[in-house]
Amino acid sequence: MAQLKDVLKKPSSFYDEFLRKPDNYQQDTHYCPGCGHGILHKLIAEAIEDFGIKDRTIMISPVGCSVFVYYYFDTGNFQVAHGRAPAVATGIKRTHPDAIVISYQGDGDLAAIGGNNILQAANRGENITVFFVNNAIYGMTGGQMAPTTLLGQKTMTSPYGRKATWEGYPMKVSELLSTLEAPAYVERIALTNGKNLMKARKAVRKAIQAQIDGKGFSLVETLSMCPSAWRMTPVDAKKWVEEAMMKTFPLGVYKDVLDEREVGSWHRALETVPIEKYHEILGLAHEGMEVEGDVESVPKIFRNPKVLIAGFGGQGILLLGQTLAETGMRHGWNSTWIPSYGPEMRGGTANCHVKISSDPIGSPVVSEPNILIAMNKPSLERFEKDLAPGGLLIYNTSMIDIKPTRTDIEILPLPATEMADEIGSLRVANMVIIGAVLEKTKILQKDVVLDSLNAVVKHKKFIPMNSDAINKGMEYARNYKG
Ligand SMILES: Cc1ncc(C[n+]2csc(CCOP(=O)(O)OP(=O)(O)O)c2C)c(N)n1
Ligand code: SF4
Repeated sequence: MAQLKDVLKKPSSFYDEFLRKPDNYQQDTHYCPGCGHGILHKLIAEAIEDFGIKDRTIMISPVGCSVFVYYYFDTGNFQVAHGRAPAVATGIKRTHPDAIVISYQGDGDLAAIGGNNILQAANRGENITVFFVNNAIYGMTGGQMAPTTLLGQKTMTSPYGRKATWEGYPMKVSELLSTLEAPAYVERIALTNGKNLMKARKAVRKAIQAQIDGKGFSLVETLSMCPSAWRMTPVDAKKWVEEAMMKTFPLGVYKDVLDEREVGSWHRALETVPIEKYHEILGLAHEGMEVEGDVESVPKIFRNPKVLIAGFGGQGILLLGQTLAETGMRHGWNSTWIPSYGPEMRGGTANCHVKISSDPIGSPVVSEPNILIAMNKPSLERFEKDLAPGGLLIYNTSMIDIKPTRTDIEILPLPATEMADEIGSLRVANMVIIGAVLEKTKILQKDVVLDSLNAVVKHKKFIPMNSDAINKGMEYARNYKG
């Protein structure tokens, strides 16, 4: 017969000790007595243990009282910005399709600031599991009104009770999401008594199993007690869930199409599309291109270029980045480009991030570039420190009268604007820079750059001048003796 101590043991998907504060009693969570979060944690932890998925589970914790999920679950953990858990979960799941990704969110997090995030993730049918804790209030910040606050409920920000004509109606997330076609399973549960807990346990398992089976998006909404912000005893809080919350938020299954879905039908991965496919999709005529390129001739640091290009609006910064990204793609690599610019079309600040990689790219943001192109003085001052050691700095000496200070990087001072003027137009300064990048990094080929330009430049008559500028940039970089 099983010993009592075995039956009551902590699931192995919890840490043995919770080390949030070394001086705390290390078996305790930080939750208030009677809080629903701890109960739901336990149900999830037991399911993770029983399914044997601890080593491939990634918990995403929100901003809210459950921010410290990562101190409790001995799984992979991410703590993310308020409301953004479904977006982060999407990125992780798509790049690691075999991970079990669990988004854990409160009602302020999921239904207020993150309302659109959850809607879009559900509508895309991401193969993730969402545990949504509805306690009708913002717990962590001391009890403000949430989208789920009941009519008549007094909170710090609805001191006279929520009124439909003033603050709107309580948002019924399960009902709302179940009108979408993509979600596979949506159920609302409560943590109040033995019967409800058994149903909750079943729902938690079903939602995780749905993901394991690759059947798509599932969400379990949990009516949860918040005795502290409700100013109630734990016993009264349970009663209030049953007597008040359940009237507005009836328990039950709102959507369940799991049996209609094939195992693996929503198990989606980022696929590397073969170059021929790109050509087909984009209607490109560049046939017989070297897909892999001569990787060995490319200096190691530039094999996965992370480029930051910065200057002011009107310097062709964005076109420069677009051309590099398009060229990378035409070489058969993955590539991303994101612009960032001020509100002014001309004269404001502008920068863009380009990544080119043989691997799928998780985030398009370049926080530590290995190639920095600074077209004006503020850009050099702002971004020089971010360049990776050993990286390449190309700066436009025509517009920058200071010298870089780093000694652990390769530096190419280039009078791009003056050279462009000599070629015939200040606007081709960006092409001079591209030439220098090609020469220094060896990762991209000039004929492919010209093909890309054809695709991204509107006025084709400038292509010969651009080509000339690229040649001049290459020549300058080849002959430069630093
Ligand atoms: C961007 C941003 N806005 C606002 C806050 C303040 N804030 C912290 S937690 C929270 C709401 C938490 O409520 P909920 O998601 O319902 O979780 P609970 O604490 O009740 O579990 C808010 C508004 C923040 N941290 N970040
Ligand atoms: S404030 Fe509410 S939600 Fe937060 S830990 Fe306390 S009882 Fe739980």
